Amino acid sequence: MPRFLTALPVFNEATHVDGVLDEVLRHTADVCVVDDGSTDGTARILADRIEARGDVRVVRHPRNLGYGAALATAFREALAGGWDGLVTIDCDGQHQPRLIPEFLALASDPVRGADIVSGSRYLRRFPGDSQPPEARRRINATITAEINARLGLSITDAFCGFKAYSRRALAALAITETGYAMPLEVWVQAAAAGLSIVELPVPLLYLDLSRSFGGALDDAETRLAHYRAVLDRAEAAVGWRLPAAPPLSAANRASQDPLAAAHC
Ligand SMILES: Nc1nc2c(ncn2[C@@H]2O[C@H](COP(=O)(O)OP(=O)(O)OP(=O)(O)O)[C@@H](O)[C@H]2O)c(=O)[nH]1
Ligand SMILES: [Mg+2]
Repeated sequence: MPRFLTALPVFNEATHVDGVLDEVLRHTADVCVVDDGSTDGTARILADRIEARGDVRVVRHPRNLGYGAALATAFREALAGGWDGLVTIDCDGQHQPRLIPEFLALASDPVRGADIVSGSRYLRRFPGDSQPPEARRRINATITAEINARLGLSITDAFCGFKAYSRRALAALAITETGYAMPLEVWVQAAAAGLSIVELPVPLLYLDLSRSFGGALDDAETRLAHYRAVLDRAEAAVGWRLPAAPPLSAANRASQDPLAAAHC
């Protein structure tokens, strides 16, 4: 059975971190927490846990670098540690650790498996599913449809952070997006590298509607424009073009990214 590391990107999750880790450790023993410069006491909780139980490994960013940066660190940890693959799961209670064995089984299945097993909250309904905030659902649907059209994929959820990556996928991906748009760069690079992709249905949970992206990304239209600019940049970076599409030059697109300057 291939050996997978499970990594959790964590930023200010003092209320969730211990409970989520307890649940994760019921399904896998190999856990790495990427503490993305938390300032709410999460670091203390993790340090106490290591001292008391030593049941997880923690890699800490000296300051907050962003969701994408936290996952890029997890990718590096998995490759450097010689793991056969990586499962990523959020630490805010929106993802169910009880599904980790399903991700591992599918990711390791020589027939049905794939380089990227991606959770989808829009493949089927689960009892107790939340109603997603309208703007989130709309932007997810819009960007997912555009990704399928641009990359020739057929995914149903472009943003779910619950995923399993094969070692081949980790080696092929070169993440530069430090923020929430990182999953979009993954799709472009995965398509360019010819990585296989399969989706796994996961429940759709919104527990805390007061959580926000922060800053300009809270504006739906700004967020949409930013995501499109990230897709353009990522496509230009790999020289991606569907046979029909004309080549894209990075220069004449970057200016359209409302967040080009700020890390987000
Ligand atoms: N917000 C935020 N989360 C981060 C960051 N770095 C790591 N994370 C972690 O990344 C995971 C996903 O972040 P969320 O803010 O939950 O992103 P999301 O699920 O798309 O957004 P919500 O639906 O609002 O929860 C969580 O485990 C966070 O703790 C960061 O810079 N900002
Ligand atoms: Mg979340």
